[in-house]
Amino acid sequence: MARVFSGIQPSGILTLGNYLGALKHFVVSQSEHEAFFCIVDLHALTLPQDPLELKQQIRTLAALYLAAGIDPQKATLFVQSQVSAHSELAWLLQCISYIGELGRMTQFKEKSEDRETVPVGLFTYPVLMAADILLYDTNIVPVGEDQKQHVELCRDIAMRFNQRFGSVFVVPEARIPKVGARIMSLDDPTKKMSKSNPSPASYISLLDDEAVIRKKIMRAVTDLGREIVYDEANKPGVSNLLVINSLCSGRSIPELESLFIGKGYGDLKKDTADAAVSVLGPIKRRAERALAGSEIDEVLAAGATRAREAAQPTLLRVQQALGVR
Ligand code: ATP
Ligand code: LTN
Repeated sequence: MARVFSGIQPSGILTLGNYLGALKHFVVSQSEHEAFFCIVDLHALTLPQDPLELKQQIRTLAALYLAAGIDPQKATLFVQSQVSAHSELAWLLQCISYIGELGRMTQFKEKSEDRETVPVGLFTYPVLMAADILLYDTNIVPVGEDQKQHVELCRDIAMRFNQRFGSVFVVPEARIPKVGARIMSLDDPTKKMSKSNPSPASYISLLDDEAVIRKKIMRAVTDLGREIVYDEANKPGVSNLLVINSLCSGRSIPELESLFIGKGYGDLKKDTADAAVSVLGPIKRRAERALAGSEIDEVLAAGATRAREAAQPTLLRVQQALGVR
């Protein structure tokens, strides 16, 4: 059976973009493959985090994984920092990674751009991600479009290692959804919707109230003209709403285009808000129930045990191949 691995950072509350581009697909994959899903808290530390808030966000992320449909009987859900093999393998892989290839990562360029000081961890972030993936002999990595370059780097590192030290790693592949791999910001549809954006108007959080979801969608930036057609280059705002609507309502984009012939942006927004509310309402309710109970701690403890068992033999194989153990 193929192995699936993916991770999400507890760097804020999950957005509709994280759900449509990643989490929703994790849920489907757990029934088809052996799946590992990780709360990558060490990755979140690459930018400043308040310790108490981070702790809370880890729990909230676990609740949202469960609320979206991750089933701990089928998939292993765990916190990265509880499995020390991730940090250990990351160091070993850093020693065969190059400054040049890490410097080409667009996420690094974007996140380091306006900072006075740039943490080294932000630069080596993709190597830790490669360690996450390679530890589990992963075949498939479901991610949104923005992570494609990181998975490519992981493949390069794995192939380089195998070439030098023998066949140690499984070389993974990214799996990126055809629609919804890059949900855009509501207040600037030329930028990716992101949970760490300081402006809450830019994203829909999976824990937003119904009224807030409606308000944010009604205020979403749209484009010149009045026609409701999918055209990413000339109508990024309308195209983003059509994608969100389509994925939340199950209707295709051409179907929506014909439905809105002769109608206005306000109609599209109202219908999109209805569709989003119908998907997010139940997720929010389930997450709140999970946060109030003790299930999360049990699931994460069992997940960490299973993850350690799966990761340890790979780490040992790598150490032996390198001559350090
Ligand atoms: P941050 O703002 O802290 O960088 P993020 O919102 O970009 O966070 P991540 O934790 O980096 O979220 O990503 C979790 C998963 O969600 C990844 O697979 C990523 O590709 C996917 N993802 C993130 N943003 C979007 C988006 N706007 N549309 C589709 N998928 C997305
Ligand atoms: N870098 C990813 C999160 C992440 C991840 C991973 C995704 C960390 N490790 C392993 C897939 C596989 C992000 O920012 N979305």
